[in-house]
Amino acid sequence: MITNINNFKYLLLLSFFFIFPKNNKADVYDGLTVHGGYTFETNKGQMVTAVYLSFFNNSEVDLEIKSFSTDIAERVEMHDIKVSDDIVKMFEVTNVKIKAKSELFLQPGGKHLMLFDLKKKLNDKETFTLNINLKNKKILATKIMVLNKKLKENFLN
Ligand SMILES: [Cu+2]
Repeated sequence: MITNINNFKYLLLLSFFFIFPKNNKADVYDGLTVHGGYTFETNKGQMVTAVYLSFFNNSEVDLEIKSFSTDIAERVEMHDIKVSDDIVKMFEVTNVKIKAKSELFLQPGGKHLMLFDLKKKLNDKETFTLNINLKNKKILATKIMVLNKKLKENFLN
């Protein structure tokens, strides 16, 4: 009887980890791998910044991202750019789909995430957590690295 109770407790503990993937820092979920997330350190008073990362959907199904969130900013949007009449314009991309067996790269000069209303200054070598909220209600958490802003020039030229 005591053994059964212990088993039950163990099962409860296990189910806790499965039900709350947010507490699990692994950045793989249901065949979706997210990695290489980075941003640059911000200047004092800077309220907006861009984040870049890569998605690999190794599963057999298309996955859809509903939204992104992080503790360090009020709002996160995915943007893409369009050049018209030599002017680069950004626009929001919603319901981001990553097809089965395909990748999505967010990089300077293309798709990116924008963090609005930053709650703190981002410093070199820090990390923060970005949550990727999938349409199937699952949440994938990934670490974003803050890089020295001197590196930025290399990326943007
Ligand atoms: Cu943007």
